[in-house]
Amino acid sequence: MLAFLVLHLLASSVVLASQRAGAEDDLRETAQHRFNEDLNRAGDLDDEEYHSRFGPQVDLPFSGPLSFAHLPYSRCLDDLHSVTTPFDIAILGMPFDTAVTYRPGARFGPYGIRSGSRRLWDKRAYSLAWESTPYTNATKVIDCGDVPVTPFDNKAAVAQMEAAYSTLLARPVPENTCSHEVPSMGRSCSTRSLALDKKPHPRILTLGGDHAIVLPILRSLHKVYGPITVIHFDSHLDTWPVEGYFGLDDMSTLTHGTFFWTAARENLLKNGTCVHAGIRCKLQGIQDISNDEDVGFAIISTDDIDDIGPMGIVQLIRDRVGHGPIYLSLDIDVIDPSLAPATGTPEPAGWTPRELHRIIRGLAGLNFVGVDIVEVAPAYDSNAETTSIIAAHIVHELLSMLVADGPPKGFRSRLLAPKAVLPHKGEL
Ligand SMILES: [Mn+2]
Repeated sequence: MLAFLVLHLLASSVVLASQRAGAEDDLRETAQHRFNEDLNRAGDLDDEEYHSRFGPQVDLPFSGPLSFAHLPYSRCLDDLHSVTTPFDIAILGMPFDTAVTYRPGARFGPYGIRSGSRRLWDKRAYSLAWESTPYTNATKVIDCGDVPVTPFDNKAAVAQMEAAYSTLLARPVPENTCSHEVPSMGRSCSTRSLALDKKPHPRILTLGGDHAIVLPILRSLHKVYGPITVIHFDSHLDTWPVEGYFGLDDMSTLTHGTFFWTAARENLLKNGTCVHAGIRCKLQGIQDISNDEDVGFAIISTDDIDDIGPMGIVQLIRDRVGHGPIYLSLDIDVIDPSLAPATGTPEPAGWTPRELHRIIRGLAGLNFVGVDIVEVAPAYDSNAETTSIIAAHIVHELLSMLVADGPPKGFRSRLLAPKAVLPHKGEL
């Protein structure tokens, strides 16, 4: 009986392997078939009334299927080895919100951020501040859709998110990405020098989801890069110990306020290099600060910006993080809730989007291996979708930051005298 089972398992694995190879061939054939079909169809289109009179069927800002900034959309987890759509940067939704302590709803975050991005598109993405666009031929950015996270079992959900992230991290970058002679921080090729296997890995911009999604992400990144330095924009610390939370099994300790503590316990963080920026939440007491330092973080408070300005914040962060692999995690509640109300645990007296944009620009050129934006819960948004729109434009800044070699000089009005001394001179 045992021998039969072994034989059966062996036979099954051979069948599975051949099915995988077959699926890969099918994908290649499908892509080629679609390409040929498009070529054949091109000749006929001019004969058709609509095309001959009005041209191609383009998606307008308010029309078409929903992807971030109308980027190419692919269910990347089904695209074996990225055969049809290789990428440098993947936008990946993690619609998970079953680890929150107050308002649920961040499972709609990926939808909300994509919806807020409808006026962004590659043909109109050049910004004055960057004097460039993140959607260039040098970097392939695609929307990889969402991980189909279960809302009923956090253990399974965490396993899904880690598996999905690891799967995409293991994908090859496009062939031309590492063919340029001059190494560039802006290209995913730069991850080669940081990875333990010395291979280039794509970078993932994750749309949360509540903040607990960062635990499976850090587990994935740790496998590829070793201990990770975290730059954490948030009004909350999220380093609280899991003691005191009640539940029947270990997964009850996964909350959106404790995941960094757990990550530190698992040695995923590079202690002494991580930094929070924008902190202003109420604490249990001074013991929260010493616990936070034990976890590996230093705090930059929301109010610090009044004393040292956005560029002072940038300098504190750059001086702290060092040269190892860096993960940037951004909770939308770092923005003031009068501007971005749609979030799970709002804290008044926060930063403006303009201040945050300038700080993000100042971080370009650091060794980023991944970024996220989390805690967007569109059900609490204004009728004007302010949070979703602010979040989408933060994503645009994050993409621009990932593909830039360093901070931009920034556009200055020609009406300003070249030698004018202004209060913000030197700021980005
Ligand atoms: Mn927060």
